Amino acid sequence: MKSKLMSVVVAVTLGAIACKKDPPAARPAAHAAAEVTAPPNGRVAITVDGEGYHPATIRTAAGSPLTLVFTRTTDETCGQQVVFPSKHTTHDLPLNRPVEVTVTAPATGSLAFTCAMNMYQGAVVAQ
Ligand SMILES: [Cu+2]
Repeated sequence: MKSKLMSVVVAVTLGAIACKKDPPAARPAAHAAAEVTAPPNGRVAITVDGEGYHPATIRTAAGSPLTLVFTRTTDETCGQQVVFPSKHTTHDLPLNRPVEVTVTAPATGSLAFTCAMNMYQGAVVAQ
């Protein structure tokens, strides 16, 4: 009983640390565009830092393949993994090492990706 309670406390504490997010006011002005448009079969570099994904929105032609290249640039983030909920896939993102994820843009709507705790959110949006 006691040890179960302890593990819950530890998990919650770890979660709070892992998901630490800077307030919007701290956002540097020099960040990459929040949104980009990629050609079919394009490659899009996405930086994962303490604020989330940059860019977070990638527009591309409906149904076209796209390679997302995630690079996590800080340990001050809960972005150690990127999850594609609708694909049921999770990719580890080692610090400063680009990780390629090939996706297919949906016919309509968007393909979401998130951190493991669903705090950071991005999407490939069909257009
Ligand atoms: Cu998170």
